[in-house]
Amino acid sequence: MKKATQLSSLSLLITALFSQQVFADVPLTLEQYNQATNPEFKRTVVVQNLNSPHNLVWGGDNNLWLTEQTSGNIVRINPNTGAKKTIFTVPDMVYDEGAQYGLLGIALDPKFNQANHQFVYVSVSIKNPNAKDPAFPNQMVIRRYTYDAKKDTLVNPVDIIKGLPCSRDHQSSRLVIGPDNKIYYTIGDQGSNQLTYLFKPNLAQKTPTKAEVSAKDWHKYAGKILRLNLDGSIPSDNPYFDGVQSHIYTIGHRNAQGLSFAPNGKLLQSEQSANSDDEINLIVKGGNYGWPYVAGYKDNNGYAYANFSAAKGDQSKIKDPALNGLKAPEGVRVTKESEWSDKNFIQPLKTLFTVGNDHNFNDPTCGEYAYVCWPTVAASSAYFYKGGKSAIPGWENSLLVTSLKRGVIFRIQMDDSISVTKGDAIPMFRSENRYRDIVASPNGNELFVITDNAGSVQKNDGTVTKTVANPGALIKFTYQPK
Ligand SMILES: [Ca+2]
Ligand SMILES: [Ca+2]
Repeated sequence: MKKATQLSSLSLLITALFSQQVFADVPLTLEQYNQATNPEFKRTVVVQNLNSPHNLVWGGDNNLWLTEQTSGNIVRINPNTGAKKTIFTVPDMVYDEGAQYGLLGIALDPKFNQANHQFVYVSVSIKNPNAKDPAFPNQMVIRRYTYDAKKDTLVNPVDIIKGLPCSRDHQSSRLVIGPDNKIYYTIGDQGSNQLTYLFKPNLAQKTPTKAEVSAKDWHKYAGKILRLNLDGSIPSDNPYFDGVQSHIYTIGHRNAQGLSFAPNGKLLQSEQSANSDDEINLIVKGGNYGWPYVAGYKDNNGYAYANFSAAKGDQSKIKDPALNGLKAPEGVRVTKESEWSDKNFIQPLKTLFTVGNDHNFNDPTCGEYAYVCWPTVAASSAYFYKGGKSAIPGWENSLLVTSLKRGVIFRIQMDDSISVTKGDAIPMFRSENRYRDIVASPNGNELFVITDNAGSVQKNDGTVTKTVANPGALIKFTYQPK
């Protein structure tokens, strides 16, 4: 009897310690954001009036390359002079006002400067002639172009994979090439089970059958991270889900816009969650990251899964009053996080941020833009800082995460093995901008950041502005302590 009591006190202690770690990620105060001024960095606006710059990479040619979401332009910028050239415009891209598709991801071949390696990979939305549902007339493709140095443009398009899900919401579409020379690609849950797509089933936990893989029916790739060979085929060492091998590497994602490899091969990711709990994840082959059953930690806090696609009754009369399952109308089944389990479930390393069920999601400070005040940051990218000859002191093993609505970039310190985060996320470079993506120079002392042209961002007094300070800009932060 005594032994049993000791055991249960031990398990209580472990639970308490674990909970302590879990609840360290409390929302930052406005004062903490406003203190993120960083005078040790010189700030330069390198380029202005880009057209919805979306993803930014440092090419093997020592130029910055970026995609413009709404114009379909692939733009190259000399980081020293700011000289800008539109290298190519994707001719068949489709974009519609307010949609999250367009020209999104970009990755250059890791050996871009060598012969026969001048490849540029992009993810882009185009029309889908085989569309079955008129509400979803487009498809995402991953396309490989070849850079023609003589003509200084891109030629020879090859769609290495076609027919990927494409919706107006939660597209994600981050594209990186790993140290194993495979493409890693994030696909959001397409905004299913919320807003416009409230009654569309969320597929983040569904994986294709063998017959669907044979038929190249990729509709269940929504809410996943894919891993592909450079020619678009399925790598022979990809994981199996329910006995079926496909391009799927991990499942259970909502809107993972950030994905970055650390030099030791660890893969880190940022993911936008619902009303709370944006996530920083360590991505592991075959992992299940929980969505839509779990947001952030499995703690029954601030979120439950209300499945509207299975709602009983007249759908036209059913409204979602909360967007986080904490309040659900009659006829809508709600599953608590603790009611769901999966042996491959992986909790986030960190959340931005976790709150209790009593949190006020209608903070009057943000007025009609209440969602800006929610305890999320709208994580738009994750970039592992690799240091360099002029590395910023103390920044080794840092993950940089841009925020669309807090006007900051978060620096998250990690341990040497890149498996654990250390301390709280540190907000930096406060401004009234929606930071979209970030990359460092190889020397390590310059950070290049792109910003949205428009949208809502929180001001220093906590209210919301629709006027951004530097629309469509490339901003350089140079480390130069006084
Ligand atoms: Ca998760
Ligand atoms: Ca949770």
